[in-house]
Amino acid sequence: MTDNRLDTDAELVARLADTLDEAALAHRTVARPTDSTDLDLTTAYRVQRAVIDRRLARGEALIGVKMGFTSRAKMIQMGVDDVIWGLLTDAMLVEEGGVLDPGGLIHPRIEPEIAFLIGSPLSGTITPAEAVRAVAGVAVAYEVLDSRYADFDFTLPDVIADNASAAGFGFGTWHDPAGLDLSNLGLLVEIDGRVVASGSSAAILGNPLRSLIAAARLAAEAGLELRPGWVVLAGAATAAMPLPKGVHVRVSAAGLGRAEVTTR
Ligand code: OOG
Ligand code: MG
Repeated sequence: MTDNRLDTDAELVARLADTLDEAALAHRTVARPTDSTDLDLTTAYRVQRAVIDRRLARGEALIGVKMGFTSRAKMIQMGVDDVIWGLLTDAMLVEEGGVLDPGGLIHPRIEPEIAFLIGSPLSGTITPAEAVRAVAGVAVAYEVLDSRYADFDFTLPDVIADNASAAGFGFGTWHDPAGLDLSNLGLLVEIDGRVVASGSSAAILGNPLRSLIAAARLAAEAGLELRPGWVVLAGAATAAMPLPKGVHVRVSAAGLGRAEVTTR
């Protein structure tokens, strides 16, 4: 019985991972897993990991994690109410000032983030002081989202399985976190010079450092550690904006400068 059950679970995880991976490669939406299965959060994270394993098998490397729904603005926009995470690979990284081709995406959105550069390994329950000590740099960043579900319409297990809608990200210059108060930095998103979203880093769990602490906890639960050189995206401070073709996007944060990307 138990063995059969494990086999069935493993098959389900592999099948869902294949479907989501192929959808991302083909820039096509797929049905939500919860429309046809009782996907619990643990199994959803196993699907996420299996999706990433398929990318790693194609030569991509794990370079960090992204936190999701760490702000009320995002929870309300997406209709969910729990903090989640996704995994970032080097293929998702857009070089600073670089060009992104949205043609490879289904319905991209962009959102402002605070990024941490990990300086020493982090995993498990940590204090704010330990979190600060482990950070080698902090930067303003943006995340490009692309749900593999129509209209970004999903439940929590669906979006976890879909690697938290991760598609791309970029960041500006790293700053020394020592002496920087991250608790209330103004954040702006401009598209072709027009402000399309504004917010504060306070929206991210009151202080983005709390998101890093949550990332360390989730890492331990996943049997991972946040490694030196990894990037942690703390989560968007505002709702995400549609990302059109042929525009210039600038995300800026008081004291952290800016991160910029142009779409083809
Ligand atoms: C899920 C990803 C959420 C954030 O910063 O809150 C996220 C989505 O909105 O599709 O990345
Ligand atoms: Mg995000």
